[in-house]
Amino acid sequence: MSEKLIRTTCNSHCGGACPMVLHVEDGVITRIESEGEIKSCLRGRAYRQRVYAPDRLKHPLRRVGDRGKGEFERITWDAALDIVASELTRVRETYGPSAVLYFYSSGDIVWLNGPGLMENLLARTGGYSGTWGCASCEGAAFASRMSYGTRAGSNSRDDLANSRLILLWGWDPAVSISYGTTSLSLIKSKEAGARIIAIDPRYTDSAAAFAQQWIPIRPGTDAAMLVAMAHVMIRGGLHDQAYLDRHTSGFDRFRQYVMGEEDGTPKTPAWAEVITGVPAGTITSLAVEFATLKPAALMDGYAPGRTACGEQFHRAAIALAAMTGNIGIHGGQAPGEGTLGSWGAPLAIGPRVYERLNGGDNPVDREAPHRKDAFWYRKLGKPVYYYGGPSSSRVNRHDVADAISKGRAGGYPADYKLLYIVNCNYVNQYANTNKIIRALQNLEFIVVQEQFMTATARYADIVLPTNTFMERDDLTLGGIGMYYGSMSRAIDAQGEARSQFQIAAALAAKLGVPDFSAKTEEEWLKEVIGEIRDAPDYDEFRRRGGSKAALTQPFVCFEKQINDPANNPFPTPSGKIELYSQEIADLGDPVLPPVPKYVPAWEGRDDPLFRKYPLQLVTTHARRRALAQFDNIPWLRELYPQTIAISGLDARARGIAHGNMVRVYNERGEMAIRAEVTERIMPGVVDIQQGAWYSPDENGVDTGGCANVLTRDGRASPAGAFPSNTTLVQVEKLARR
Ligand SMILES: Nc1nc2c(c(=O)[nH]1)N[C@H]1C(S)=C(S)[C@@H](COP(=O)(O)OP(=O)(O)OC[C@H]3O[C@@H](n4cnc5c(=O)[nH]c(N)nc54)[C@H](O)[C@@H]3O)O[C@H]1N2
Ligand SMILES: Nc1nc2c(c(=O)[nH]1)N[C@H]1C(S)=C(S)[C@@H](COP(=O)(O)OP(=O)(O)OC[C@H]3O[C@@H](n4cnc5c(=O)[nH]c(N)nc54)[C@H](O)[C@@H]3O)O[C@H]1N2
Ligand SMILES: [Mo]
Repeated sequence: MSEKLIRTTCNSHCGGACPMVLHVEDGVITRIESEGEIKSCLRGRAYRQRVYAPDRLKHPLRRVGDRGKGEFERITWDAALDIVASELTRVRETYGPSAVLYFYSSGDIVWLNGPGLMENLLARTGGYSGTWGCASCEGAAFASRMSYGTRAGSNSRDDLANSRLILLWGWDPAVSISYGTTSLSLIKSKEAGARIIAIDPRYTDSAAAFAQQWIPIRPGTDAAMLVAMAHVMIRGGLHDQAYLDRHTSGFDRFRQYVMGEEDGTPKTPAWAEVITGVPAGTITSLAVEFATLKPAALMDGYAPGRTACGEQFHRAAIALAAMTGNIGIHGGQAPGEGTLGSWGAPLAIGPRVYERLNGGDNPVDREAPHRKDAFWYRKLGKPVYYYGGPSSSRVNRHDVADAISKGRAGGYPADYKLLYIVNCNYVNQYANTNKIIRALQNLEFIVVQEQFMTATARYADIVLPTNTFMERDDLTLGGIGMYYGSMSRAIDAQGEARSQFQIAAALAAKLGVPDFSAKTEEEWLKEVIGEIRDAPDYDEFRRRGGSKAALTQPFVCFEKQINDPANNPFPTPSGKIELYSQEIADLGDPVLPPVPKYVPAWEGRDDPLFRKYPLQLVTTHARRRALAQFDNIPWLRELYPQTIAISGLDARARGIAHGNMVRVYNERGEMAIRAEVTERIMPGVVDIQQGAWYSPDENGVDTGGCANVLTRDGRASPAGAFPSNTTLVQVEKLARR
């Protein structure tokens, strides 16, 4: 018996990029281990059950029963790709290329075998309608782009050791990982004496492990608390005026709003207490601490931005970090998209492989004007068609079901007939699952590339099986751009599963594109890995499982812009951090103000619906899943049951005891789920962790715990944010058990 050890990197959708060692005996993975300071989490350790899951899709499938019934027959790759190619051609010839809608998400975080390959192919074979709006962080992305002119933002996590104060604002990295070394860094900061405070409707595992104080706050009201903290600082003269003068523009306009000069309402802590539920005294003390304990890192999670008008949360966080002089320094942090992202990181390499392939210029994108709010892209000076570009031919991902149902008659850019889904569990993961299911029945053809028979794959006409990262080669970025992880093929693909690259190339041949790629998978990886700073040669990189940046001290984002602003302007119209944005003002949208403001929105406590549905639902990311992935893995299911977390106060008022089955509902859907009665969530708020697999009973009541049967679609936030944490529900005890 021969045992091989293969160093690889888990590159799952959590973004952890944790190194792992695979033990392979006679072509079978027998054990998964961790080595080094970043330890694999429970999902990584359970990946063996995922690769070898009995429900892995191993062969191409064709639907035989009614759409959505889940009845399929096995067919050959050749037959499946013939059908896909001929449907693409038929739909384009009959309705034009815009009738082909391409919808992808992430799945894994990779340089090669990602969904961009198929997007490139669709662009080269006549075009397609794309989507825009990142489900994770469009609010944060907007805030960063408009304030800094770039998506960059994060200091390296080890720099948290230099912080005296860390605010975990709607951020639970003990669960969400947020790049492998985050928890380790937070523990080190705590040991070094940092004060750590969690601002979150839930007493999270991160609050429990790292924080000295928990401040519960009502979902969707964070901007009100932040502007009230600005009020405390301005009134007390605690803000850093010299920093603001040197590095920001428009502070005075923000000050006018905060102090009430603009609208007659001073944004005092007492004003914010009514909105947020946070006592005025707590807001005042936090403001004083933030202004005086320097350096301080305001770590703004993406979740508070995934609310109606959530872009204001991130804009306000940026304003506060600037008022305290914490951007561009050791121990500080530039809030926004960068907090959880790796843009602008020291190790950043060139484009991913799909951007290196020939001709990804999509005619449907090119021929439509830019969306009027897509100003950021103009600065790039080149067309950006991948991953949610600026073309008005694109539909916001949040609105796709509505767009499929209504098409041009409903004001959408096209009438959609064919849906091509790659690395995305659309039915499960996007808002208003029941509406998505109805919308899918309007389509002529649906193709899904999947590893498992997800709720989405069930609606496909053709399912193409994809392999996992243990069955192919690739690379990923880790530690907010501090290292690269290598993925090496450890075993043969299960059944006939193929990599995204193999599928794209084979479909290309059917569509008359013989030269889909000038290089093989390995040649591409050699090219990309060859560009990584401080990396060893290709074979050594693979043998070691990746490479790290040889940095002598923690990385500080925007250090140059702050130390030498004259020579390093921010790429904004003013060259500074824009607290007031003329470009936003020019849009004239009252719910998208040019300075950060608290904008009360739909489905909050002021909405008349609140009387009927008096609980605010948050839908957090689960420890035992990455999005909806891993939900079917037995080891992980055993660890945590899917529940709704509800406070003792709200449970008692409804006669609900811990473990009871309850009914959760609103106008969009209904689910039966077990109650977890806990003091770790504030009264008035309930949590259903997103990602559980939708499984409706005969009455359409979900029994799987899929949060999106309750969330609202059809109205993205004004700058495109995905408001999945803005949902009102009612909960009642279910008679049956
Ligand atoms: N284990 C695991 N890790 C993951 C993922 C996963 O599914 N599982 N998903 C990955 C992905 S794709 C992403 S985008 C990131 C997401 O990472 P996040 O967006 O940070 O994750 P969430 O769990 O949604 O929310 C974090 C915290 O915000 C709180 N919260 C929700 N709404 C509000 C609000 O309005 N205000 C405040 N102050 N707090 C609020 C929640 O209670 C929760 O504790 O995580 C990544 N990591
Ligand atoms: N209510 C609510 N809904 C949410 C959120 C929320 O907070 N609340 N979060 C949103 C966020 S942040 C995100 S990012 C979206 C994500 O939504 P999705 O990206 O749609 O969720 P995943 O479960 O990651 O789906 C990826 C799918 O790709 C398949 N797949 C196919 N090929 C591959 C492959 O090569 N590798 C891998 N790993 N998978 C492959 C996987 O099996 C999986 O089913 O969900 C959003 N939905
Ligand atoms: Mo995400």
